[in-house]
Amino acid sequence: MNHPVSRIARRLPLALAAGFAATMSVAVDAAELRAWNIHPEGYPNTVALEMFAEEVAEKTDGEITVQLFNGGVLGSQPDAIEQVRLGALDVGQFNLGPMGTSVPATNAVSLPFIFKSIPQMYRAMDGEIGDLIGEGMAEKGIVALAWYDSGARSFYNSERPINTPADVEGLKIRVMNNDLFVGMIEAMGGNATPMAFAEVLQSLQTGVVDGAENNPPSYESTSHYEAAKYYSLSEHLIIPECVCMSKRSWDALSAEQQDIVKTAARNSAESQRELWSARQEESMAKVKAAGVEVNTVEDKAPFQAAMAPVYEQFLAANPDMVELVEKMQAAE
Ligand code: BDP
Repeated sequence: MNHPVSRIARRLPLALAAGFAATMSVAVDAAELRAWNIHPEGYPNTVALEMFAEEVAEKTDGEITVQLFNGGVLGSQPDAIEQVRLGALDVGQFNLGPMGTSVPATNAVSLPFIFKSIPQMYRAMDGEIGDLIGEGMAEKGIVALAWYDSGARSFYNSERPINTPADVEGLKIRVMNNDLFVGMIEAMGGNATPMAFAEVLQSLQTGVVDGAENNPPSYESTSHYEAAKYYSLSEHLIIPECVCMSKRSWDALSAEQQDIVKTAARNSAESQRELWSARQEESMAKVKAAGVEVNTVEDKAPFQAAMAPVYEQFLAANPDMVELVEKMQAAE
């Protein structure tokens, strides 16, 4: 045969390759994992994913390689999440925000102001709360290998600084794909538009939306700061991200390979968190130098109070989440 199975299998996502090999009764001894990433080269998450890929290749002696597709070239995040669930993509570096529609457990971290600080988020995600959310993800076909930092998201727009919830009134704000974020904006009297990340810049430039919300590195790396010059540090969402693997791809690995992949992801997360803090500062300096008007929201209490209906509706619709949310609120 001039097409050895291992060579054909190499070109397929691992989950499909494993199925293929099974029908042929041949073990997959080499696989290339296709990994989705929305960020550009040089972004902390991209650099950390490169480290992940390097470690996996090195520790498996090249048996498992990771091919990174940066800049969202393989499609939008909501689509990529579905593809990872189905095993059409092996790996995804996802924000948990847009995962809520297919993995309800992740919605807990998308509640505005649920975490009090980034260190608290780390402790929660690296402990029991992260495990519980990871279990919910596994039930839906996604293995959470490690948690990445995504800082805190704040509002930016082209109209005015935001200091109180009333300042959001009447603004058209782009949000990530999740009804929770629509509710969050509506609770302040704004108009929410869920939209793919790749479309935001043009929508800001053409006035389809007045603003959006994101952490400093993404506000800067996307050039959104050039179109929306008021950046108001409301820090209303602290949503972690994951290095995620399709459960199908994961199940096709040997226990030893799984161990290598997981360890590599965790090591990359340690690096990502360091790279992240440095980049946050650089991004803030860059946008300020470009003339962005940055204001700190001094009093977050009115924003938190405005979120009461968001919590009420969410908990009424998801009684099974009450315990987890209470645990998160009580966490130190
Ligand atoms: C960035 C996240 C990325 C999201 C993006 C967004 O890292 O995963 O897609 O925000 O707003 O901070 O869509």
